[in-house]
Amino acid sequence: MFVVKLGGSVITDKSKKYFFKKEVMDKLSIEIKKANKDIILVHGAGSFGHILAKEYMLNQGYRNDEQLQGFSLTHAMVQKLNSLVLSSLHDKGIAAVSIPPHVILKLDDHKPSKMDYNVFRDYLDKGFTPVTFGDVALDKKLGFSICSGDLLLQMLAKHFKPEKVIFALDEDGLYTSNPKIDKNAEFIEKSTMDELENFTTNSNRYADVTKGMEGKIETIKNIANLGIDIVLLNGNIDNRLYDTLIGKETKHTLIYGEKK
Ligand code: IP8
Repeated sequence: MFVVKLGGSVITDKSKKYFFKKEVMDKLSIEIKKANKDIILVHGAGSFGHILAKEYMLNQGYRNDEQLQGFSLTHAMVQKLNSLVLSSLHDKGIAAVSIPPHVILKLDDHKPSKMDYNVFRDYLDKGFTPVTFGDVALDKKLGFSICSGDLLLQMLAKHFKPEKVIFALDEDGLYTSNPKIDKNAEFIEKSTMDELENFTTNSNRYADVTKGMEGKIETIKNIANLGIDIVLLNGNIDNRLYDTLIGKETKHTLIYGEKK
């Protein structure tokens, strides 16, 4: 079983509000169908969620009543993106079912405090593909906050112990330093978490490609600590996801889970 995250920057254009990249999503749907594996899909919010969430400062929790409208609007828009993702999956013959996180989980100061995993298990057992996504959520301490797709990924990885956690990004994977500013940057094909930490100490920053990747490192570390392998791949390029799912060699970064 795999847990796969389709990054918000792959399925939407992050610079254009509510811009869904249908062609990329359709291509990924075909690859997922072709691979024929048990998968829990998670997708990011991209330009359907982040712009509104920032506008209403939702991640800071409740401050004023105006945010209630912002919470509802943000949820409606990420749900809309989820419908577009689902339509694409359905068109390619995948029995995808939407699982909106805000109804099955509760946060407490940004951290998970309650989650109904059974709903994922039950759908998987019946042959469905559960699809969840970065969303707004109720938060015990803050009133409400944001539940990112990365947090869902960590929770699902911890509970289901998948064979691999896969990130489909708009980059090929990780480099020893930022290839956009360092011509000596080398692509990392395989790495342990310790080796990855070394790049940090050597270059005084985590191995990364862009600013966006920096936040990913924490998620990668948490998943690797569970003993689960993580793959970062380019979701825009044909068959990188398919080849990874079926275990065929392709360009991607593999981070080994820590064996204890
Ligand atoms: O795109 C963020 O989820 P992410 C969710 O996975 C919202 O970081 C509502 C902005």
